[in-house]
Amino acid sequence: MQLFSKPVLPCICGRLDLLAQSIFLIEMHADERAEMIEKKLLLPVIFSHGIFVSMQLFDQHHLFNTGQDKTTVFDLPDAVVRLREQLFDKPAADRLFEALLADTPWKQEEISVYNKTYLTPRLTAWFGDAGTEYVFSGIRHRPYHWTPGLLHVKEKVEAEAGQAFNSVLVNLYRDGRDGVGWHRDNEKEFGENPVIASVSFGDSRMFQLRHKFRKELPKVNIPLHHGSFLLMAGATQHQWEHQVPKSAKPHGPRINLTFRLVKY
Ligand SMILES: O=C(O)CCC(=O)C(=O)O
Ligand SMILES: [Mn+2]
Repeated sequence: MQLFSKPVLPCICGRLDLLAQSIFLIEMHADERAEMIEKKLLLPVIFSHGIFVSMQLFDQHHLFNTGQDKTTVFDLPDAVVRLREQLFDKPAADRLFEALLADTPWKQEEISVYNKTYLTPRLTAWFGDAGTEYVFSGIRHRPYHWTPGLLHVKEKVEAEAGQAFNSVLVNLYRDGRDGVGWHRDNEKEFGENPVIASVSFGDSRMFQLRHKFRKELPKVNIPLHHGSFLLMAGATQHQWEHQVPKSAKPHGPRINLTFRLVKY
């Protein structure tokens, strides 16, 4: 699909930063947008666009690695996805990474596929309020009690997401050989249109989304950096799958927390 004629393209590329920001400014309330523009967290540009343009720009990874606390609202059909690049600044993120690494009872779960047993390529732990059981890797997990580090993150995440959570799945990707394959977090214990708030600490890894049913839509790549926050809401867990692919490039450890609300 050709959206711009050739003479127009160089002008657009020259202002790719503005163009990209305008494309991501989607369903934000006008007051919220004005406030963010005033705080210089967003640039005041409006641009009418098509989904194919925005998806191409999702591959401009440097746009999500500005080192600033910027918010991006992704314009995706059947999904609500919002990225805040630096919910935690570097000193806070460094401290939380160390605390979570030390205080989490990490376990490498086994998973059975067609009568064969494999170790999941990451370490995990499930925390939450009493009664928030969750089946993952084919096993029903009772939650560990919240640690002080997790409670601190939960408070900030709830304020950012505008809703409460009662549980969190904690993942440790030890290096580039660890990852999580395509899946949806649409288990019945999360109810209809679950809101999932994801926080990342440690090395940056690529987070990918693909539409489950509209195969013509391109994959969306969102690099998740140290201290970042990603919200998935609306129909995202029903209509889209996500993954963190294994990487052939060398990677340091990364901890990811996905806060969830288990409905009893
Ligand atoms: O590590 C991530 O960014 C995603 C983790 C995830 O999708 C999950 O734990 O369900
Ligand atoms: Mn997931």
